[in-house]
Amino acid sequence: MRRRAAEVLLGNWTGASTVPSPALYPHQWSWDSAFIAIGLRHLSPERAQRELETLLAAQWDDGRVPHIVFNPAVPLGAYFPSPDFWRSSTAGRAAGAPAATETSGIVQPPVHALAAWLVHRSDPDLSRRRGFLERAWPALVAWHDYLRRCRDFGGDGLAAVLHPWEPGMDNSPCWDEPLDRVEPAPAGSFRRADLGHGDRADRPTDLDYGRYVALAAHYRDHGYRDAGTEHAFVVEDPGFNALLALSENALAAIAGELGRDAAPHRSRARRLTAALVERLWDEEAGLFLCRDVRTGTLVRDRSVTGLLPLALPSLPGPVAQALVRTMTGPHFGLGTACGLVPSCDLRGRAFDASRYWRGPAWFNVNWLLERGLRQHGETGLADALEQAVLASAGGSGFAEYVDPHTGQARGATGFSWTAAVVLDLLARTGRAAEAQAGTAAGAAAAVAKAGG
Ligand code: 2M8
Repeated sequence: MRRRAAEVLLGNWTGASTVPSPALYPHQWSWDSAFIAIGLRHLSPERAQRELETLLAAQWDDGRVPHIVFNPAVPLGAYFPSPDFWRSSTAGRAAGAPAATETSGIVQPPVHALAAWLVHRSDPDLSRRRGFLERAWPALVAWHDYLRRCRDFGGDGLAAVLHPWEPGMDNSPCWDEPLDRVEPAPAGSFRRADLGHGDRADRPTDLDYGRYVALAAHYRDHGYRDAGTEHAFVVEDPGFNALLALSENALAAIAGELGRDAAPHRSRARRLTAALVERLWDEEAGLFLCRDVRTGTLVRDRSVTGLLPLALPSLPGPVAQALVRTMTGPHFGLGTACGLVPSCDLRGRAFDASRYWRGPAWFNVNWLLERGLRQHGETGLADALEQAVLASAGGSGFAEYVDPHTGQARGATGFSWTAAVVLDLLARTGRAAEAQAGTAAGAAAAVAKAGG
């Protein structure tokens, strides 16, 4: 398993970063790279550092880390929206997009400080020699500052997302209501590249796609300005904010390593956790809900994003216990079917076992939930979830996501973050040692041969 996972990551490496999937996503994606680095550190800590460095080098002057960093060697038509759509190097100049790199103008969940800290810990000597954390520090701090300064649309300390792609769970039923306000871009005005690689029945509908395009074009046409622009889609997402809090804790750990002041980061993590509970916790639903900032109301659909705050160490005990009950109850069914937690409520109005983020189970999310369970003392459940991630990932050819009932592969196979979380789980549990003796050495040798 370790060898196969290593082959996926090595195969998807482009020389400076790793693509999520060569055909479907042939560029660098922001939160994918964070998970990829967490797995890659077990093969090559140096390459894992470079993965994050490449992403952070594309940071904008205002601190935003773009959700895609485009590879200029890839033909324009290979992915839509392509660099010419985002126009980061022209219209975005005003907002300070990087001069030498084409990027998108939206963001993705801030998992990067957590990834940087875990990468550092895999080989602290190498990290210190390369000045990895010292160099990453200003970028990571500026990234979090951007979210605090420019994205607090609700005025309650939580960061809001302005596009369904920003929280990473693109097609979640939680966006249906807020997306209703968005006039879709006309069908003939763009050409979807995803349908050439994915099954139409698994991918977002044309209507939703038209709305994604309209929102992104509107943001672009307003110079990617946050304040002073009318945004149709403004949502506080619990998973996005939980990852920000987790990353603030990681920044505190990094500050300790660098001899800087950790206190502000610890207190931001605590404040974010408190704001999550105050603003997004729903006792009756038994999980965190998304808030539509435009209407001020909570979106009633239950999504796995509402379980992600379990990863937070300082979550109040009763809230953590309620999340575990919800996760194991009829809405998410952990411990049944393929053993993974689905992306959406199994009994929800919009549940679809195949369609993008509307039901299937995703591996990066289950990796986060496994950490959350372990952290809150649910060792038995964490062990079971870990086993399910390994079995499903291996059995599905490292699929992008799987049908939560059958474990059947969906989307792309040979998917980078799926391989990465497998490597991480195998390394932590020491199962790598039980695998064939030669394979770990073989993977390390392959990395060395491929240039570090
Ligand atoms: C998916 O999102 C992209 C847009 O960013 C797409 O559908 O074209 C999501 O699963 C997202 O979370 C992920 O980062 C990206 C690349 O794996 O694919």
